[in-house]
Parts: sequence; C-alpha cells; structure tokens
Amino acid sequence: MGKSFFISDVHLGAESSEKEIDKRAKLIRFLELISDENAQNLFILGDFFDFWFDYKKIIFREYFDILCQLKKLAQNGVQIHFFGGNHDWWMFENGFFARELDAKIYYEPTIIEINSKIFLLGHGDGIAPSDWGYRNLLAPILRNPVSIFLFRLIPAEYARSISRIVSSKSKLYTQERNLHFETEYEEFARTKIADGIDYVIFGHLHLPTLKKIDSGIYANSGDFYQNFTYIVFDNETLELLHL
Ligand SMILES: [Mn+2]
Repeated sequence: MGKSFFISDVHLGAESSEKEIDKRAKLIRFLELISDENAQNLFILGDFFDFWFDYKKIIFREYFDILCQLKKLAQNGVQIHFFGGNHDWWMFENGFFARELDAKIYYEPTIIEINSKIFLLGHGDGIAPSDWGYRNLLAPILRNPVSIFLFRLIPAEYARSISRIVSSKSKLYTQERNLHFETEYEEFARTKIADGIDYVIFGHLHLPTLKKIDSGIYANSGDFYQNFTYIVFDNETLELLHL
C-alpha cells in the first residue's frame, strides 16, 4: 500500500509573480515526488488555491500547470482528497475536481481510516473557540446558497479581482491570529485523541507542527509558500517534512 501525503495552504495565485514562480516549481517537485513514490492518497487540506470557484464552463488559466499535474496523478491511481479551505470553499461535489480528477470533496473535518490508524482531517478554519467572528459572521455568508448564486453572476475575471482584494486583507489578519490559536487547536486535538483518534491533522494556521499528545499526534501541515512543509504517512509513522 502506497504512502499518503498531506499538504495545505499553498495559496496558489496569491503572490508576486516572482514568488509564485518559485512556489510553483516547488509544488511541481512535490507532485512529482508523490508520483515517484506511487502514493496512494494526496490529501489537500484546504487553501490550495487563493481563490477557486466551480464555474460550469470556466477554469482559471493561472492554475493550468498545476491542474495538469494533478490530472497525471489521478490517472496514475493517486486518490485526491480535497478539503475546502476558507479560500477555496466553493469546490462543489459535482464540480471540476470531482469530475475531472475523481477527487473526493469534503466540507467538514472528517474521520478517515488508513491502515487501521484513525485520522481526523480538515482545513481547520473555525476550530478555535475564540475564532467567533469567522464562525458566526463570515462562514455563514460564504456557505449561503443565495450568496453562491449571486457570486456566480459576477463575470469570472471580476470575481478573481475581488478575491485578490479580500485575500490580501485576510492575510494580514492571519499573521497575528495564528500564535494565539495554536494552543486552542492542540486542546481540540487532545479531546479528539481522548475519544480514540490516532492522528489529528489540520492546516489553516501556517504553523508546521507535529506533536505527540497522549496516545496520539496533533499535526499541522504548515504552509507551502513560506515554510514549504508537508506531512507523509508511510502506513506506520507520521512525518513532517520540508521541501
Ligand atoms: Mn485557511
């Protein structure tokens, strides 16, 4: 049985073109590594794209190279699992990833068993109790069918421009929030491990972590634009690696 890889918070398309070129080269290397390893699973734990919206007939050309690599992986038998983050929430169950890449799409933290280990996986947005504003104000708007319907009416080029403005604002907010949230994530993981989960893995905080808690592990895949970290499960142990 092949290995399972976990990555999150690539924020494709979020940066200056210079940084974006470097990031994409590393991401392609990562995807080639998965292919070389004959991996079984690729878990994308959210915020892979700076912005994604499943239009019926449009995909953004800025993601073309990466989507081609993902298609190759899918064709070679790697199961792709996509957890929508707060930046790429609008990945629908019958959308591009599901149809073209045979990906499984998740909207909530989900329990998955791999080689008799129990994983709890998710992007992690809204986990921290003190993230009240996101959970009660922003998330309900993002997930409301009416706002999704209205957003679809905006021409894609404009929608992308709007997302850039929102995304650059939320990034500033991300920096200061993270350290404060870290202990809350660990506490959350601790309760899940007490309930019998072996490995709790999230993204969202951009803080690469692998920490033993009682009989389990809390891990965070970090990010793939500053830290370039990812997690591997070789069906025995969990490792946090750096590209
Ligand atoms: Mn996020």
